[in-house]
Amino acid sequence: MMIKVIVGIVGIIFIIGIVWWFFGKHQVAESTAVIEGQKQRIKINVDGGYSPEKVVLKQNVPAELIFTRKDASSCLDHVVFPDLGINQALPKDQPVTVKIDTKEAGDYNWACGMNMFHGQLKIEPEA
Ligand SMILES: [Cu+2]
Repeated sequence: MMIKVIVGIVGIIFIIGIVWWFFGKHQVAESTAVIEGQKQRIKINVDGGYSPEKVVLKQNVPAELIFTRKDASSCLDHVVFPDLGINQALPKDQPVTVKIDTKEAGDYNWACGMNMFHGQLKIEPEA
């Protein structure tokens, strides 16, 4: 009898956990590029997705996103910024610099070549 109650409670907790996982708001790893001299730069790790997944840039400062693919799967071997006309190959374990035109503030997306993994780019307007 006691065991049934415990199993029932564990089951309910488990279901709540699954529901939370699917429908809860997940924190997205967000990073702001570091400004060095006249440029802003940020490194993005490509391994089962993008880390950070969301990058914040400043408007009108030349930006470089440095992607390094650690993931062996061919899924992630291209990074595509559809709105910016960028489709860049990412050889494994080789840092690849993607230059971003920051003249226009706004939100942009990037994705793998098959549009399965996604990242977000936010260009913040000048104050
Ligand atoms: Cu893919």
